[in-house]
Amino acid sequence: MMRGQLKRIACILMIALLTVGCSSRQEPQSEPKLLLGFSQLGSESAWRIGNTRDIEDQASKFGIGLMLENANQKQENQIAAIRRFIAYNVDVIAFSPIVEEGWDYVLSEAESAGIPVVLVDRDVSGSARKYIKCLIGADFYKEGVLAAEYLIRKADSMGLSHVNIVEITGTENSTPMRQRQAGFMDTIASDKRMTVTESVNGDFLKSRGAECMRYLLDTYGRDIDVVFSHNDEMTLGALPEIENAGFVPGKDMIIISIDGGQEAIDVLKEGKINCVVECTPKLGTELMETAIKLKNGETVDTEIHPVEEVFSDEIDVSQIKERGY
Ligand code: GYE
Repeated sequence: MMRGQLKRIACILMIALLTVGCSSRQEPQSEPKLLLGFSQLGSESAWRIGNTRDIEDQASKFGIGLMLENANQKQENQIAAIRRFIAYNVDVIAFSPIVEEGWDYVLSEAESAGIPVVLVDRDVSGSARKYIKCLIGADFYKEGVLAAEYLIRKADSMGLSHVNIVEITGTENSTPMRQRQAGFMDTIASDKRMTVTESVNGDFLKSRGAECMRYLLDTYGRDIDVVFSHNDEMTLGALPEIENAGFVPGKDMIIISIDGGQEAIDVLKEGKINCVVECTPKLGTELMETAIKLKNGETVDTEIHPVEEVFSDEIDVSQIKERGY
């Protein structure tokens, strides 16, 4: 059977499966423009769920057939999904790599099959990078810088002479964990007031954020001046622990978070979080536009970074619009 015929059958099968699985969704009426395989890394946060929803919505808006697989936080599931996309002979593969290392083999297989690969949200490291056509995601280093710059301004305004920081980091060896940490550390390095007492790994999960915070409070108690948390989910897990230990978050401790999901913004408005650096999950439009260009053999930008802002107690928080995730 010809390659084109195989793809037609794969498209029809996939749409039939999607229609059975999600009867309430609006499916494209005609044959899709192209078939996109997307491996999402999991559902660990409001950010991630918003990102998945946006990609589904934009695929249906652009008339693109989407084969979506959720890896439930396991790299081996992502590798298996990418191999299935290759076997289906999709037009374009996209994925959000849970960690940076370990992609060389499967990406070389995609290249041998002639299928272009796009990264969404996170990066891969080293030699695997040569297989990637485009990375669509936030500038995580800048997010770390913005978090630290806020802290420096806050310390100035409060007249603090010494600042003890605890850091709750995201998934080890993931791009946002590495770069948010690097941007933050590089920016506070020259400020003699700042000390990072300890960094603990919260894996971007609410439950782990709570666990990490309990440990940090048991160990350092009232010596903690600042909690820098790599995502909203972990922050939302940490806050009740701080309150249970008898401290007022946002007053006794400066709380800095990243993402900007609705729940965290509501808590910022209550004054229990001081600063949230935005990281938008809405990457679907850029992904669909890039996939169409790749299918048509056009050149694409090698990196696309969305514009992001900072929400904090320095602005009129009542003006922050609905976040949509
Ligand atoms: O900050 C976090 C999610 O990779 C940018 O992953 C993403 C991060 C996001 O679980 O909430």
